[in-house]
Amino acid sequence: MRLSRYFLPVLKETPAEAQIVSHQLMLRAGMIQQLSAGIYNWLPLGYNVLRKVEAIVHDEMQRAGAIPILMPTIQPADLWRESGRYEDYGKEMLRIKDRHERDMLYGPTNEENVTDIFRRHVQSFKQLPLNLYHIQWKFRDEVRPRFGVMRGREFLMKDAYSFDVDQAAAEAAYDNMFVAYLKTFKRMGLTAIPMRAETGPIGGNLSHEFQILASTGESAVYFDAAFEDVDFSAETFDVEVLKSLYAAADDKHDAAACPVPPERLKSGRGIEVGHIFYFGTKYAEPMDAAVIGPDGETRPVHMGSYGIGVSRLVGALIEANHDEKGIVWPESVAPFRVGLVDLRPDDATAHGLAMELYGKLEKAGIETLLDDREERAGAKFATMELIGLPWQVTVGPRGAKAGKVELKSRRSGETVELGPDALLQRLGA
Ligand code: P5A
Repeated sequence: MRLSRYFLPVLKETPAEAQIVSHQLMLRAGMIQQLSAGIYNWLPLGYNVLRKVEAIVHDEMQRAGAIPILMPTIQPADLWRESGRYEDYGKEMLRIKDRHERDMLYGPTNEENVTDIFRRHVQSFKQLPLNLYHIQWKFRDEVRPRFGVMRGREFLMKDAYSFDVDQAAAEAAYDNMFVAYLKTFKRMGLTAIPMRAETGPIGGNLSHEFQILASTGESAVYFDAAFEDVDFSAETFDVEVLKSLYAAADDKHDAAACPVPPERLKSGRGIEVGHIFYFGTKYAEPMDAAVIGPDGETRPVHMGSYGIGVSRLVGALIEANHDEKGIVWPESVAPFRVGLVDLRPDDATAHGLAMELYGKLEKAGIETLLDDREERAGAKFATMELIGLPWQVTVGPRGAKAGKVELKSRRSGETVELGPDALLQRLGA
């Protein structure tokens, strides 16, 4: 992509309304723009990262055996009357009337919707286990939308729903998602600690939230120091061991009843990027979602639901990856892998070399943002630092004449001078 033809409305000043660094940087880097409280436009750079995060979530869900579908954002209130949640959900639910005066709502979650799909098509235990998921916009009329995309009113969620014949099978499905979550966050370079959690309006009594430690996190979290010895980069995880370690956010933590001795209890703040639930037959019973078991008896299906805050993750990733100059993207979610600075588009040699490299990188499938604008060098470097692409390549007149370009790692700050062929090799082109 050529920056001169891209849409990257960076801001020079830090907007006063943004309190936390990820929100400030998302606005400054031209990733998002607020349309209304807690409702955002995703501009090209932000949308690019959102799609990268989404792609990792899709991939890990499907590796774990979940099947993608797409349910709508707007749902009929009658479905929620069946489960009893239409009245329970309160003011967080955005209620709408259609032209026929029928009660509709903008979905805050899809348990009822997916249970309805299930009951119309599944009758036998032989069709189980089943896990259906989608990535879809949700609306929750939060009392205090804040911190940009971290607590929005409209936000993108991945929600998966498991269906099993009994509690034991449903708990195995829960553990399977538990591991898929650790892998998903690991691929984004994040360590999320699983913590026992309250179930709130979703229901049930088995639930874990996945919290990323960050000083700007919304909840205070407490956890066993043993978590610091867990190898989150492992290929496999022992879910029983992880579940047995104490970890809880403030709403569930009780200092008096905490089993961890004070010297081993760590505390900090966390960003909840995922939340999983096993709620048994809470929806299946009132909504008549039943299957015939191996014994010929009909029984309500056991369900769980599994959420990931896809849009919140973009903010959380920046909280975990930034410095005083801007964002430092992990390679797996970077909007472009390489930022190529054509320092002097008016210098034939330098410009020619920059264009040649750009062509070769693109051809090799390496996403590259070429800064071909007529701008001061300082402004170009500042933009590159701000948007945080993992690799910066600078092509200037002096180097170009000697057949050299500069490669810089955004994360380490290390720079090397290389010839064009060595550079392409280093970048895997
Ligand atoms: C699980 C999937 C549920 O809604 N039903 C379907 C269950 N869980 S949850 O914990 O309420 O939400 C799941 C994840 O969505 C993110 N999230 C938000 N992100 C941005 N702004 C919000 N207002 C918001 N509310 C929830 C969180 O990451 C949460 O873990």
